[in-house]
Amino acid sequence: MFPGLGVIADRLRTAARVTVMTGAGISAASGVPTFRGPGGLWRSFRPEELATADAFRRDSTLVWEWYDWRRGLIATCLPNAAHEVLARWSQRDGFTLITQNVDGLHERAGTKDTIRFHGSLWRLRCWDECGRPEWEDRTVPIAPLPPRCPDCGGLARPAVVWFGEPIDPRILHACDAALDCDIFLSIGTSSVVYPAAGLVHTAKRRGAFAVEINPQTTDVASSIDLAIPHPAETALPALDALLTSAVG
Ligand code: BJW
Ligand code: ZN
Repeated sequence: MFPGLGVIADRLRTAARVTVMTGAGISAASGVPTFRGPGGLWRSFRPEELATADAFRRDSTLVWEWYDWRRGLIATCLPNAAHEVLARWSQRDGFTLITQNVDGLHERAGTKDTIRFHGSLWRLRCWDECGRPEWEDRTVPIAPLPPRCPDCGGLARPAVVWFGEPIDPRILHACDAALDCDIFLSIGTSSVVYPAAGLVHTAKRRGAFAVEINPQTTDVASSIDLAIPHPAETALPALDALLTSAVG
């Protein structure tokens, strides 16, 4: 057992409200590249050239080629043991999962009511905002590129949040309610992208026991209650086993 897990298990056992925030690291063991760090997407691509509205305005085909490549790669990936533990926990009353990930692996693991902070790779919306609500499209590969809005024929864009774009106010509202919790687990995120990175601090300020699970030390580690320096796919099953053995 990893040191510290017993403390978290005790907290989880008695908590009425549990909130978990995940980032790209939780999907690393599934084969989905993270953004920063070794092998991260930002090592090979410049975010300002691909993950901004300006980039899309400049060259929508280039941006779509990048998203189409990522969709193709993620379509071959499966949820890992960490996604599966959280999917089981999501059946519990008072549990909320917020993810920054756009890969859809939490949903594929069967998680109930995932809050998608940065949207989804598998959803599209009209670039011209013609009024059509965003729609699901799981086609891999998309052809022809760039895809078009079925209603107005204008360009479609990935329904993700790019740099400089606001988070949907309904998502922020749902997250705000979930920050009144007894324990907040921040898992697999570098905690550098705001406003997502601020959630753990708000939860802690409001009284939550704040935990980070990440093999690397991040900037939040010094201001939380407990950091577990291990990969999510081993730490979460170990934690789940502690909880299960106490019940059984
Ligand atoms: C493991 C592991 C294993 C590895 N187990 N762990 C101050 C305050 C507020 C905003 C700003 C601010 N300063 C700057 C801003 C603006 C900007 C921002 O935060 N920039 C920073 C980079 C400085 N923020 C924004 O622009 C946001 N919008 C906004 O602020 O709007 C304001 C506004 C208001 C009103 C009108 C208009 C605007 C939007 C941010 C959108 C982020 N979008 C992306 C792309 C999504 C689409 C796509 O995928 O293409 O979201 S960027 C990318 O980063 C993606 C991720 O969700 C996000 C976070 O990354 P994450 O998940 O943390 O991944 P990594 O790779 O960074 O970290 C992985 C971690 O896992 C590492 O720590 C590893 O160690 C760990 N790990 N293996 C556990 N096995
Ligand atoms: Zn349209």
